[in-house]
Amino acid sequence: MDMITPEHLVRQTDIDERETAEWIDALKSVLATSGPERARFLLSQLAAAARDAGLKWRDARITPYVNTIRAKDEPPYPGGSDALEIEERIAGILRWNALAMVVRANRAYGELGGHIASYASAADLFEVGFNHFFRARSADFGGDLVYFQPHSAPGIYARAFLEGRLDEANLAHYRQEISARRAGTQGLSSYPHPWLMPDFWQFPTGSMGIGPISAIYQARFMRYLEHRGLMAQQPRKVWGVFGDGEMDEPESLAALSLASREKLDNLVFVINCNLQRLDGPVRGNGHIIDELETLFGGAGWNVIKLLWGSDWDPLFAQDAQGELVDALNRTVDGQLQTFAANDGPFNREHFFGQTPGLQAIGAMLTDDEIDRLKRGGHDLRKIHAAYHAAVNHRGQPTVILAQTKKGFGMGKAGQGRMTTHQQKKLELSDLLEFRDRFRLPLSDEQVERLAFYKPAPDSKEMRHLQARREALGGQLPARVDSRIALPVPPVASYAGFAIDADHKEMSTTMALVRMMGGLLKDPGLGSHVVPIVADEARTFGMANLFRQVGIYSAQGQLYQPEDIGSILYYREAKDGQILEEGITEAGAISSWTAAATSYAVHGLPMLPFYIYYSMFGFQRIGDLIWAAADQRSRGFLIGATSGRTTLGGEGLQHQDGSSHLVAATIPNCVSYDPAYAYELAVIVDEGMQRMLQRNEDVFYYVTVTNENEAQPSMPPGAREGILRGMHCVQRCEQADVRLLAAGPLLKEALSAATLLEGIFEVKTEVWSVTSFSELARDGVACERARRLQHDGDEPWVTRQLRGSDAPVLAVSDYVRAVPESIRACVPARYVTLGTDGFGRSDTRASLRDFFEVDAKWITYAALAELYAGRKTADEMRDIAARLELDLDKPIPTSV
Ligand SMILES: Cc1ncc(C[n+]2csc(CCOP(=O)(O)OP(=O)(O)O)c2C)c(N)n1
Repeated sequence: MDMITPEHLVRQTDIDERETAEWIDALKSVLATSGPERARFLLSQLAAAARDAGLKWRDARITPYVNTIRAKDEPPYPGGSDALEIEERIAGILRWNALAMVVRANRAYGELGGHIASYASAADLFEVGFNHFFRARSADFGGDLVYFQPHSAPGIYARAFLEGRLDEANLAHYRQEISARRAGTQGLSSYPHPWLMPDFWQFPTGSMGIGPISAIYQARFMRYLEHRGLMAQQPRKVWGVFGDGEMDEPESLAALSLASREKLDNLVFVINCNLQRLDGPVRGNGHIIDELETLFGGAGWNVIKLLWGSDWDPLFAQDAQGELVDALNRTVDGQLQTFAANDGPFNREHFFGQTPGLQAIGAMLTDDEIDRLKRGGHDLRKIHAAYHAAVNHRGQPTVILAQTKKGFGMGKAGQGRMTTHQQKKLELSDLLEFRDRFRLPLSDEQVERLAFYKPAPDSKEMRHLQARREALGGQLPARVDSRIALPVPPVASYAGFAIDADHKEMSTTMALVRMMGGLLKDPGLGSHVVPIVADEARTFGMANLFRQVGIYSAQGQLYQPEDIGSILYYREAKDGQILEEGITEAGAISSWTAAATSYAVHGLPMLPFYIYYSMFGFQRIGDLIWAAADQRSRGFLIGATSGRTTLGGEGLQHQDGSSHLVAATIPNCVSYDPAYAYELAVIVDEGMQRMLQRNEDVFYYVTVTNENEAQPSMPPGAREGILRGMHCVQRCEQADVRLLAAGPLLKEALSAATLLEGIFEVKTEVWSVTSFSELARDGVACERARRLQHDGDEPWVTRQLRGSDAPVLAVSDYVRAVPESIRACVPARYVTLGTDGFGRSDTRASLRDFFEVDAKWITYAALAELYAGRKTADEMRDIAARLELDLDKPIPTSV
């Protein structure tokens, strides 16, 4: 075999063994007489001397392929003398029930899917957590938070079954959530989904990479709440159990340095290194564990390698020449997988057979013992030692790199096999072997029909399992919606300036920031507001908040800021309120989600506003927003510098013309594209009422722009229309044409109305559309009610536009699909204009001409509709010439 081993781990020829021994003896003697501190000091002095001498030596990040914690440093296993044995039996039962759940579902319906092999590898890692570490939330303790590896969900259900939280009917409806309802029971979702199982799951992790980054920002958000005095300081932990393949996702590693920079010792990652992903080995030709050791260690984490079980200890003890460690260093993951998939004789020949020294070590074991040699992640005692070290480590987050076997115990057909990830069927012989391996008291017949197994209530297993959970404060995972209402201040107190704007010039961004400033000062709500930015606070005119509420920093401010003399100086503080995340939209949205779900996760409602470049929201981090929706987030996402033609200058990658299209696809996302500051005030007020007062599981997406405008005061009676999605801003009896315009293009529509009336004598009515998506949703709901119940109102759009045949023309600074979404509800001829195509850098005026959405193009489009069949092409060309429009310009989507 051609192995790849880090250079420093390759055994080199020792040209002077006596000298080497002297150095090592000297170190040992310092350790024995003066202790580890002194030994560390001396080593760092040596390293400095080597550097000075130009040796270019530096400590390698990769340690040998053995456990970090030495056998003699392992603490005793807690829980009583037979705890280990009982817990092993429990893990076996859980493995069986999880397997039975998946195989049964797929016997009945081959299309349902599910996974066996992942939990089979992770079961022991979970069990030590459940029996000894994961503490539940109770009256006086906030509880630990656990992010579960998603495709291990069957194992978590299996445990909830033994604990009495789920019954057989639930298990029988794994991945059959809809049919379960019909059968009068609750089904089990494929992966952790709080939206689908709101009393059970807390964190959605099904999309790889989202769990790790969310867990890090959750741990950081807990510190934020503590430092701001909003939450009691308690030794709570955030645990994240993730796959080694999952670590390839950019999000998985994106926030590692934040975790160490902020010294998040409330965070423990357990990476289930079964060395396989879906298609094959994670790093066939290397060691994923070593790679992760370098990455996490380099990022400043405390790294614990948990590679080999207790039965390896005597083998290492015999390895005086280091041949065994050498062989392990050299054996790449693809080969380790092959060893996992094969039996004792194969491993004796191909692993222990490599050298005479190894043969001698192998000779200490029977073939069966070799076959059963455990990897560290399957040895409860070793796992406990690692977790114990992790929770007691201070000043750094910890990662435990736990080596396991994928499909552990699944026999020849499953364990370590290339195809094991998707295996959902097992032959009877494999099932029987599984039963025997885990010593399950099941008859052949029970095995064949995949009977779920639950020991008697007074059995040792059940008593132990219940007692351990009681000692750890109760059951977990559990999501609790505390339904605490926060006081919402009257809109006049923070947005009076917007309601009675009286044509003052401002952009909607300025209005939003001013409203936030007001909310932050509110005595009841203020401390719950969480402003979040990803290095764009100045762009959005938020610098005044730096001074007002400070930027959160766990260390306070260790420097004198350059602008200390200014009234808006850059103030960092331990109790700062703004989360300034730097250039990471993924990080900022993770913070937002932590704040937006704090009402359920911590029983402490918060009100986050994450303000960002709208293009870098749904487009860049849409999946994280989708997960936030699953998690029942409540808060405001503010898409600033929005609108394809309204953000002048910035060009193709910055100008957003699609976020409203995506927002509309998220059922609990309420989105608005307001034109006026007063509309924004009404939307923010209603959003707070719904989320904070009425405890509705919705969140708001609101776009604001940086275009200054003379802001009118709010006309009486406008509130309902604003919230439903449209209200009339320029009424015209007997109008010839009706213009619907959204957000920044309302101004263009109003100018178009002036042109139409002034030059072409066309009577024009103008509506502000605050939300095409809310109008469309209402339309769909009304249409369905009429179809199914033969009852119900007309959609709001229809009611507003009824009673006239005058054509309706809609214009949006987003793609046409946005205004198109209400077509079915418009009771007249309907034409839409939008901004399909790539943006580019130029002035707003040029962009709106380019996309054919400015006042002149709206005018022309309205006339074309009105004059259809009545004017010749030449006459229309004359009109275009009057408007100075180029009818021969290329279509914007082609250039
Ligand atoms: C973003 C994303 N991409 C792809 C998948 C599909 N998927 C689910 S599990 C899996 C393999 C996971 O491998 P690993 O993280 O090593 O976990 P293991 O099952 O081996 O424990 C893949 C590709 C997903 N769930 N999410």
